[in-house]
Amino acid sequence: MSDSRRMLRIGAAQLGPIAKDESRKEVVERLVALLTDAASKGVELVVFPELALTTFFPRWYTEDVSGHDEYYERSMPGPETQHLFDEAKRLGIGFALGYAELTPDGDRYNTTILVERDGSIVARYRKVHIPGHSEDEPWRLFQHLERRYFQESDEGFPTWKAFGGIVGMATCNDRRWPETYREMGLQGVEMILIGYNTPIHYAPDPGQNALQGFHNHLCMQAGAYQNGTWVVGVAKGGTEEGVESLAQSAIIAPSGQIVALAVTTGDELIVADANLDWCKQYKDTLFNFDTYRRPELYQRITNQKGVIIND
Ligand code: CDT
Repeated sequence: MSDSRRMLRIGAAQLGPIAKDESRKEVVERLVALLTDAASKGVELVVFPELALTTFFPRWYTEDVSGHDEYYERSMPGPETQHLFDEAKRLGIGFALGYAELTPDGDRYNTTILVERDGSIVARYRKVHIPGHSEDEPWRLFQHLERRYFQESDEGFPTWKAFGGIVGMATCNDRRWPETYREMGLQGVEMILIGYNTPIHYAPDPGQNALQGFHNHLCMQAGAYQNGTWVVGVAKGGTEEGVESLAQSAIIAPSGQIVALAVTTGDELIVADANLDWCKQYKDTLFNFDTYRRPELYQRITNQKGVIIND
């Protein structure tokens, strides 16, 4: 009997820490090693984390961000990343890669690209929800200056037909917002690729530190289930420049169940065979949007930003 299911073998390539003085060349070699391992296991799409080419530099305050262009990529592929593209094409494997983007106009985005198995860039996503702060806050153990180093994207959450399905992307803090998933759910998304760098210590409310792992899986599992989609969550984990970050990369099925989970805090590949047709079991039943949603009653979602308490 032939198997007519749409199957995709996905790899989540978790990274351990990247030191501040680690060269791009060294990092790319680590990515290529994971890619090579993935190819040997028959993986078709490998997902790398957010800002996978550098240390998480927004933890350091700088007066003038433009003095730190070394953290950003001006082109993709660029001189140092060409090797990654070449190897991926040679191995016939696709990948998603998070990096800091500096555009010709001088705009700075926290970006992820999706590269097909022939080496072509088929999608680009720029982070929408930029967390943290923009000014130096010395009371913190370390800074989270994403709002100084990056602009908010106005491009929203597109989806693309690629890898035999409908693909969307999100980046780190985006995964905590239900709107992220629903925007893509309404486009029929079947796999959402998410890279993250999540420090365990949350300065505004350290009471949340012990819950980082729980919250990470909670939001991605809910997003998967409520939209009938695969979610691939990939960390840069471990202790990087003195800051401990969450690992626990996971591949999550449309049922909301975790089907593959990283067990280390370092470079580690986890793999799952994703049946994209599984999405229909949720999209056509309990979460049949066409039948059950009541958008006329959801006006506040797009008309209002903050909370307004009624008298
Ligand atoms: N990279 C990123 O978005 N990290 C945030 C940290 C919390 S806000 C300081 C996250 O949501 O995981």
